[in-house]
Amino acid sequence: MTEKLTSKIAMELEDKYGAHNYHPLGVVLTKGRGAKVWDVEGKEYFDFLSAYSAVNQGHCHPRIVGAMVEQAQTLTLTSRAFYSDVLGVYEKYITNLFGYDKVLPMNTGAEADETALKLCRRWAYDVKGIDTDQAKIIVCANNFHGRTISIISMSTDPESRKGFGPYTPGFIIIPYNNLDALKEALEDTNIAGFLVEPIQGEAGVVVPDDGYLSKAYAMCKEKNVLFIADEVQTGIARTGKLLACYHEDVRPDILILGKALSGGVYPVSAVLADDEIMLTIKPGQHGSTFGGNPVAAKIATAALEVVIDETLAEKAEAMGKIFRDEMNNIDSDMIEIVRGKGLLNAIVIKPKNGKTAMDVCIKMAENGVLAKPTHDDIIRFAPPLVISEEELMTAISIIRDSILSFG
Ligand code: IF1
Repeated sequence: MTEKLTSKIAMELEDKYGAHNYHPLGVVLTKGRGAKVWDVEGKEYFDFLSAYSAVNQGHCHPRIVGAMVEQAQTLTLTSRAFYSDVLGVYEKYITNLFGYDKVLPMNTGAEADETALKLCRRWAYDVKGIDTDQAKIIVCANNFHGRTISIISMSTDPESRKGFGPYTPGFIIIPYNNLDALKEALEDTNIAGFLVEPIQGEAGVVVPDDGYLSKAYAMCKEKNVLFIADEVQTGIARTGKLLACYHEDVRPDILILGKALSGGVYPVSAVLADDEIMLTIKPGQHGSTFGGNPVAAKIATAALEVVIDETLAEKAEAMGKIFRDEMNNIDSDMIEIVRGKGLLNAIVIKPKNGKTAMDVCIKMAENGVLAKPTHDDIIRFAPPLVISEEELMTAISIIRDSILSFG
């Protein structure tokens, strides 16, 4: 009889046989449904990380899982050497939903960001007319776009980039939320694109000033530079609109989606653009074995339909307001700042008696809310958008009691 898998055994197995590229909180999850997850000892938690905004539709959403199971029992993978009866239908759906001529389907967010970088460079050479190998792309300090060599080449986080050189050239780094810096960088005639997160997630849910995105977009258009929005974390209703760019009526030239595009059920990402950009990549110049596979296509269709049919953007907007108001009413000098949009929020924690953001997260986990600090002093709070108001209020009281337990 195999030994019952306790949390202790599960953690030991990962430690012994798994790469040490993570340092997880000491919680071993075995089940998820809606806004809740359960550990192997049966303890229930509200999930306030949502797999970094991949589970916006709630854990194991029946409609999305159902779509996966049905397709998985029919045809899982054809490769793109052949057509399938599913991909074109999905491509029509997602391009109509977001208003673009075409979509390039990939799997992970990083792959989608890499795809966007390649599209931007090809457009620079074939359409804008920048000299070969001279194209530059502006990015922001404290960005997070994934973990590949080219993506960490544009990172300013030493942990992400140190020890992985030599780095891919062609990136200009400017401060986030700084239009003067963007204006100056755009004077370079070899600039092809500006890649930006509408809200910087990993940096600690850094929300730019109102107008930043729309003014940045206008400045890019003036210089015939592509505005590329990485909505992998902020997209799919997370910030209270279907896309975070919609808060400022910005339509990115290249839109990058991932994470909740599949409801956390399967790796699905996508890059959307109009023909002038998308058709610069010709057959055989880009792709991926699983990109656009029938299962991914059915899952993404169901995941997007759930967002629309369950009005998750409106729900995120309403629940987010309640969350920030309640957090701002907690009488604790540990809470420095509360910030965010929709249900992508963060609290900056001021250490107290040696207790830090991580201690708060450990206390919250004991009390039934799962969250994790990003950097030392910031706790990100991002529950599934399907969380009910009653569940939210219960979780808020757990968060409040946990913070106040430090005096
Ligand atoms: C991990 C961070 C968040 C992203 C944006 C692209 C990607 C991500 C804006 C790449 C991925 C994930 C990666 C994940 C943890 C999480 C994360 F802490 F790493 F930085 F969310 F903030 N653009 N973010 O946020 O997408 O290739 O991962 O599918 O553990 O590395 P991916």
